Amino acid sequence: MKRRKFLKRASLTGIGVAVGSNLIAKNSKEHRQSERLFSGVAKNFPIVISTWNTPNATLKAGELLEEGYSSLDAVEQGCMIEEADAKNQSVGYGGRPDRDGNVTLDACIMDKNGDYGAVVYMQNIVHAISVARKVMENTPHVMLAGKGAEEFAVSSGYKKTNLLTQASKVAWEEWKKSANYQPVINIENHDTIGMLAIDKNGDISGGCTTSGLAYKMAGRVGDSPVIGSGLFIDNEIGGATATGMGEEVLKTVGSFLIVELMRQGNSPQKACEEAIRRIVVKNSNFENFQVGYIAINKKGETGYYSIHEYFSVSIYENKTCKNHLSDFYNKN
Ligand code: SD4
Repeated sequence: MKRRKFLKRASLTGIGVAVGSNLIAKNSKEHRQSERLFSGVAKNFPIVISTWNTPNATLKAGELLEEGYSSLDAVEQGCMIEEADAKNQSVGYGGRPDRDGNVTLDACIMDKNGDYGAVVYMQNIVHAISVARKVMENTPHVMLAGKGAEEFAVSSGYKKTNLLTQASKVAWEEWKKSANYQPVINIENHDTIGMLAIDKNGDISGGCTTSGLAYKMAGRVGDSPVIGSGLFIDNEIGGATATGMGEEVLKTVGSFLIVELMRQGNSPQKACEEAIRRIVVKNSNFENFQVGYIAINKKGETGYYSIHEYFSVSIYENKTCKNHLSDFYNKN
């Protein structure tokens, strides 16, 4: 049975897998193995790590860094590639709508100074990540929502665009036939882009941009634009960002947790694994949703981990960009 079908069936029949101490003990051995794999030597900068198979965005960021652009410019412009790509139905233009058919965007950006800007529940503007940067740089605030965010974007020179493409509309109409108004979490592939970059100066920035959970309730905001949950950067330590079921990331303040775990001496890999563990131990329901984390530390070491298989990351280093499948918690 295909995994997605199984998961769907499991959720429909209410089957949950309890997280017993045996499972945790079994996985902690694997955790130690992957810990050894990932604790490495300091890397050459620049370096970029992004969620999912996002070669165009990651390469764009890497190339800008090679040219001497800041990590802030690189993550903004890298994320913009996904926002403009109608084929990516989890981000920006062509994103899947909420259950009423409205595409609403969440995004944030954070820089080496610990400055942060975000937009939440913004409609009709493609480049939410850039608007988030403008919030950070041109307003006394850190987060703008809904109509206010949209009006700020328009007054900053962004043009209004209908974000609902024909493909996303057709998929939404299909979903409505049997949806029962439940949001859909796609375990295998999300494509929300979270990106972390270190520039030639060794400075770290991050960005995260999404259209959120497909067919969510109107007004729903996920983790992606929320500082400490969907993204956190501390230029002395490193950065982390998330993809997947935002509610679970929000409840555990995942990205901040990862950065703090790195501050305590854990590798990015170990920190991502612990943040995932914090989610699954509280959720016997974890079979039914996916969360993936990526992290980078000041030395350029990277880590990534997810609850289920099929999570992957794109890494740009040494002038090449590669996609890597992530290790994951649920081996059953
Ligand atoms: C959210 N974390 O809105 C986002 C969804 C996501 O790929 O990552 N999708 O909950």
